[in-house]
Amino acid sequence: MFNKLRERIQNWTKKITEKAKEPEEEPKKEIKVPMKAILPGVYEPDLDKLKETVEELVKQEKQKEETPAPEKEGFFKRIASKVNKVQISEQDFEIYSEELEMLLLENNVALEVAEKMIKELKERVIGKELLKKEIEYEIKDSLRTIVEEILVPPFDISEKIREKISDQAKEPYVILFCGINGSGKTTTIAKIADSLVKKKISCVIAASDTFRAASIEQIKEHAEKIGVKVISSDYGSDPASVAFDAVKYAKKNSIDCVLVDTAGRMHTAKNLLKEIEKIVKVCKPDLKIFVGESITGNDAIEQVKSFNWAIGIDGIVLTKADIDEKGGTALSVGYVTKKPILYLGTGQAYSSIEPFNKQKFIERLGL
Ligand SMILES: Nc1nc2c(ncn2[C@@H]2O[C@H](COP(=O)(O)OP(=O)(O)OP(=O)(O)O)[C@@H](O)[C@H]2O)c(=O)[nH]1
Ligand SMILES: [Mg+2]
Repeated sequence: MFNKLRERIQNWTKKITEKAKEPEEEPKKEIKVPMKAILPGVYEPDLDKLKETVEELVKQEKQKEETPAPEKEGFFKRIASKVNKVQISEQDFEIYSEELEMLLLENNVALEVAEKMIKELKERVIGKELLKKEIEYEIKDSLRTIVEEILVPPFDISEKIREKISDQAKEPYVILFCGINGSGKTTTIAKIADSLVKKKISCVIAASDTFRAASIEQIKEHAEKIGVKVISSDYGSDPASVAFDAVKYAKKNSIDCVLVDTAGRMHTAKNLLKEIEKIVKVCKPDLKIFVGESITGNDAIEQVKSFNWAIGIDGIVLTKADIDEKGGTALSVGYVTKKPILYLGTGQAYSSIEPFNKQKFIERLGL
């Protein structure tokens, strides 16, 4: 993940500190006494004049040494060379920020988010007086803080479910999953159902994808392996009423959690976003999860924005993190939604799902 970030920061630090090297000591200037002082006449040196001239020259040299050298512009300004302090200048930050921007883009961070990160980094480091040995730490620390602020801490779904079902109302906890086609919604539902069942939380699945061929069979196959019930209807039937029936079933049978599978839909398809709005209205989910692929990069933020705008999502699952080692999509979708990444899907097995760990993620970025 971002495996070049650490390397690049070290590289920039090296460049900055190299530029900040003390200038080589200038050779001591010899004080040249003009010939006219030695030879006022052709034969006899005027000793008084000679003494006076030498004293004047020594005075001038001393004054020069005491006057501070003009500040040099560069990636840094030398501000107190004796204590090796540097100040990163705006002009040269631009050069290095281009490199950082490229690195973020290469690692799937969306352009909009990469630009915001660079702007924040700039505000944090420019003009700060730093010891040379502090530069690397300062850049890393600033980036780490920026990433920490972007990522909202995740919560534990099973705790949320337990909180709700411990209530007198005995209402089931309803989770709706949405996202574009093939992002991994159904597989994620199976993984989450499996982990909830193992934690003794009972589940029922609503097969509300009544659109894609074989979707109902697909979810039924998973449910059978996990040992949970599926509420389904015919292909082409109203997905909202399937979700409604599943909630009704859960209430009647004291099931703790309803997991609603929905058909994949493009974030640009307004009529399909309207349809998911209807499902939400009918089954009133406690949690709306956007399921996106880690590998999507720039496009993920357009997707998540559309779903968030249509139904207001509460959390995110990023699948296929086993294929993508970069990590930038998490930053992008986290940034634009200000919602937590709850899980990373890391493979096809039911156990291939990891609660998102913010600190681990930051460490893996090399910060
Ligand atoms: N490697 C890997 N593959 C995954 C992961 N999650 C899902 N998949 C695979 O991605 C493909 C699509 O997964 P589905 O769960 O059917 O996706 P979906 O969003 O329900 O798809 P639609 O219902 O058609 O919109 C399947 O082949 C899954 O096995 C993951 O975390 N890692
Ligand atoms: Mg599906």
